[in-house]
Amino acid sequence: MSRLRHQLPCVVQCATALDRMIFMATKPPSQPPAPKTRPAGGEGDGAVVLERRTQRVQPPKMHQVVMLNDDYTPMEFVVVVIQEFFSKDRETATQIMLKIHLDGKAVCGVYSRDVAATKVDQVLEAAKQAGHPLQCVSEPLE
Ligand code: TYC
Repeated sequence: MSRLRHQLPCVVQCATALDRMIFMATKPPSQPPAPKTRPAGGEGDGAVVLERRTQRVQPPKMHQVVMLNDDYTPMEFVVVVIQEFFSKDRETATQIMLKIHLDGKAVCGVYSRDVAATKVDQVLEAAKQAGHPLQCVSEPLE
């Protein structure tokens, strides 16, 4: 057969379907790249473990809830709101309220973004229900 092929025209010598099938059946499939490995424990048992890739998860960005001063909201209302929604004792809540009153604003607490947003909603809703213009905002920290 192979000696006969030397005498055949080029078109006939081109790979036949059978040639291609034989080629495909005998060529080993290409292998995917091997994962990096290292010896397990050095006990010489030939076992290997996949190399550990350390993935660091970033801690959530924190947000501070800042309460703002105004001329109309009663001090007592602000103290109660800070006690209620920011879990402060009366003494601490009074100090925070006075800081807002004197400085124009103060941080009432620091939380994850969603919790901070909920605190803001709670304060604004309570102020609205009571008819006070009390304002507070959430600010992302570095
Ligand atoms: N300035 C208000 C007053 O004199 C009291 C107040 C304190 C209002 C804190 C808002 O966030 C506030 N009645």
